[in-house]
Parts: sequence; structure tokens; C-alpha cells
Amino acid sequence: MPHRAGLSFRFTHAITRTPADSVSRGLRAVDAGNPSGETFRKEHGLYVKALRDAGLAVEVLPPLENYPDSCFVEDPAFCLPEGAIQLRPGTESRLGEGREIRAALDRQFGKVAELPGSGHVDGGDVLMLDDVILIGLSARTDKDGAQAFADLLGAWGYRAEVCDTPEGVLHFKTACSTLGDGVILATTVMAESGFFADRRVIEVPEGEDYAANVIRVNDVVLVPEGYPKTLAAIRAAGFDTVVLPTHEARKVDGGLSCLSLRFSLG
Ligand code: CIR
Repeated sequence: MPHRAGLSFRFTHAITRTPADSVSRGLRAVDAGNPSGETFRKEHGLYVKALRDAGLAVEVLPPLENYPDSCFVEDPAFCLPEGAIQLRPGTESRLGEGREIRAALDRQFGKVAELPGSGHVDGGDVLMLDDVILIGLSARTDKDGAQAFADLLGAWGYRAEVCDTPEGVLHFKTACSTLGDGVILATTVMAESGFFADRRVIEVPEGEDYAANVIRVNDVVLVPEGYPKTLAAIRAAGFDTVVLPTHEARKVDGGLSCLSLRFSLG
């Protein structure tokens, strides 16, 4: 795939979904208390504002009470400038979210495909860089799904590589992000994985692994509140930052990337 400068962080549009009250029953690996829908919606409002301030036109979809985790719109779809792909999330309670987001994809894109076959891919396992798309195998993304997705991306002119997400990590991007301009932010385990070849990797300082999930949006990097060492490392690398509260999302294993689909149109 030819290097497409800015593919991974130059965006014009985003799709988000307002958290439902049922997010209090959202999936989580470790129980740290139930998130409050009301507080989550306040944090979500700040998130949407930050995306708009970064220059994006944001479509905010209504809450879906039947899907407690549906505000994490990154998982049921994947967006590229030329079209979107409806994915098949790899856990029972989220399976229908692909169908639920389809109408929004159809509104935004002329071309929308569905993940072929019967395998599963969560968008949280997909890291788009400017010259390759990494797909992490995880408890949510299986081999069949990853291969079918890689083949589809290949047919659209993109190079995809399938990697093993380290044990105990929910999604590939739970533990790494692109800061753009060839720089990766990653936990130590991810940094040592070899997935990033000779790219520059900034390691998340000890005790701040949650902060590995940031998003570069045009000229700023959105960083979760409460991780001062990671914030300092990103700033020291020359990036402008915006700090956002993600306390409620974190209670159900969600981070900044999970809360939006970001893409560039036209
Ligand atoms: C889940 O377990 O599916 C949600 N509670 C959190 C999803 C986070 N999504 C992401 O990392 N892309």
C-alpha cells in the first residue's frame, strides 16, 4: 500500500453515539463500579466538543438502551476515505451493533461493505497507520474474521497485517495508538512486541497503561485525564494535546478511540 500521509489522523467527519443509561451494565473485565449514564453523557459531550473543535463534523447517534456498550461505536465498523465496512463484533451482547450502525454508514458513505464470512472483528482491534493497517487477534477478533477483513482491505488497495494482541489486553488499541507522523504510543508489552518494526515508539510510563489509548485528530492529540507522565511524554515529543475525562468509560474498559468512528470524506 502506498504511504498516504495523514491517513491515520487527518479527518473531516466522525460518528458517535450518546451513552444509554444501560451502560451501567456494560461489559468489563474487572468490576470498578457501574458507570452512571448521566455522568457518562457529560463526559461524552466534552468529547464531541473536542472533536468539533479539532475541525470535525460530528454526527451524534441516539442512545440504544438494548445495547449497553453501543456508545463504543469504534467496534462495529471501520471507515476509510473511500467507504465503510460494517463489522461483526465478537461478543454476543454486541453482535447486533453492526446492523444498528449501518444506516449511519449508508448516510455518510457511497460505498458500504459488510465483513464477508462468519468470523468476527471488533474495530478496537484495528490500528490504521499511514502505510499499513494492523489487525490484532484477540478474544473478540478471530482468525477467520481478521483474514476476511484483511482480504477485503487488500481488494480496496490497503495492506493489512494480522498480529497477536498480547494476552490480557481487551483490544489491540487498548494498548497502543498512533500519534501520526510515524510515531506510536504503546505500553511496554506492546512496544516490545515487534509489531511496529522501526517506527518511533513512545512507551507509556509505568502505572499509566490506560493512557496508551489516545487519538490524534488533525493537529491535536486527545489524552485521558489523570495520566500526567504520559501527557508530559506526548507534549515533549512536540504534539499539542487536549485532556478529556474518561472516568465513566474506563469503568467499562472503554477509552477515547472507542467512542468515535473518525474518517475523511472528499
Ligand atoms: C466492551 O467490552 O466491548 C466494552 N465494554 C468496551 C469497548 C471498548 N472498545 C474499544 O476498546 N474499542
